[in-house]
Amino acid sequence: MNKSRSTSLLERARKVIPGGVNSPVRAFRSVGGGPLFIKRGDGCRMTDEDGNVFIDFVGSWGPLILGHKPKCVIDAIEAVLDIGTSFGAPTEREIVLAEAIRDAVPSMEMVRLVNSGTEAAMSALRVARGFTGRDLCIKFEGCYHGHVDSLLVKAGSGLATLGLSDSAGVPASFAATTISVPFNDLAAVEMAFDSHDGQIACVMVEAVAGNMGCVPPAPGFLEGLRTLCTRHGALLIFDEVMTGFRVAYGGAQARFGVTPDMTALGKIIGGGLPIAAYGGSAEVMNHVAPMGPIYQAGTLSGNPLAVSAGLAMLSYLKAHPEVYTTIEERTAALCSDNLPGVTVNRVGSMFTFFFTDEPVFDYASAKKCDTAKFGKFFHHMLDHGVYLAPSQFEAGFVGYAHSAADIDATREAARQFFAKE
Ligand code: KE4
Repeated sequence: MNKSRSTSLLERARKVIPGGVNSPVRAFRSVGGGPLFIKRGDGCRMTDEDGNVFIDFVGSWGPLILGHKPKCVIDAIEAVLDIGTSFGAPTEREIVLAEAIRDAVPSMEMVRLVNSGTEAAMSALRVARGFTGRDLCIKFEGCYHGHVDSLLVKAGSGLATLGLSDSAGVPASFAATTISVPFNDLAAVEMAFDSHDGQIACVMVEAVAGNMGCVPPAPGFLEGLRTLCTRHGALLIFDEVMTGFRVAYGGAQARFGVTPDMTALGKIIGGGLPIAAYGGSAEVMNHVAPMGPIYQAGTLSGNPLAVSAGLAMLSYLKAHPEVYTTIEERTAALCSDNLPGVTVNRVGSMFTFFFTDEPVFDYASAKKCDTAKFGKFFHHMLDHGVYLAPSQFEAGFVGYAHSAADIDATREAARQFFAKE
């Protein structure tokens, strides 16, 4: 595969951008080789600067549930350009989007729009602390909630990809406010509550983990978190930045029937533009400025350009429930082959091929994977026109633009890898 233009662009990019990328996981560090510089996306495909075309299973890390450039989103963006891109003042569209989110996720009685999943998770954490008057947060090893200082503790995604357990630059005093326990381990959560009784503001969880690879909640895990948070007066926060409108229109809380006190959203609600949100009951959210003492702000929060894209995306998903049945069927087909030495986890249209024979149910079991073999698989698939997440510790996504033929071609490419093993 000709990568000459990507190679020269990387050399130029590295002179002005750390690692040549604006987000570490894009750097292909754990799979080897240099990242491909992308020229355009169309439907389920991306074309790189050397003209190579790939079936894309990253989908911008989740937002593109309808594929690249869905007509509904492009039309909405074009239409709003006529009135402007940002005012720094309230607009009717923001109310419509907040109402759409509330109607889809009833536990979000009130919503604040922000610009990234990191902002959403960080703000939800601050609200939990301000509302409860407590400082500590329980999170789960391998879960990632954006680059929030105190949550970069045993986090997943890019940290796991780069083999970093924590980030430099986070004061020990910040990290000390976070108690990190194994995902799916209710006993560990109960112990944390018992040893810090009255001090824990919240439990922050990816209801379906996607940042150690895709790891479903064990039966009873989410229900157990709900019970423990209620018992100890802590807020249960579902970080649904990835799962929101992905695993169901109402997110993981709808799919699993467990209601958190607060939710963070992102990715899909922006339709591919920078939008995220956090929310919860009116009782909790009315503690947020200007109504209450908990401060959070943002220059471009709720800007009409991004809000219009997000509204178009959510409106389409609400009007076309067949999107979810289709992408679920397509993902089930993609994950249906018994590949030697591979454990496949899937929830809805999120999936990960873990290179291990053993079940993957938490970060410790995920880390047993043969990441070198995953790297070889990744590049084999790239050579066969399939663009997977460049890390064993990430989820892949099937979108509505992936056809049955695209899935079949991807399965055949995977079978060829194992045939030559
Ligand atoms: P952003 O700040 O990147 O918009 O969202 C942070 C975030 C928060 N919560 C969850 C559950 C997330 O998955 C994310 C971001 N996901 C990663 C991919 N695993 C984004 C990709 C990247 O970091 O480049």
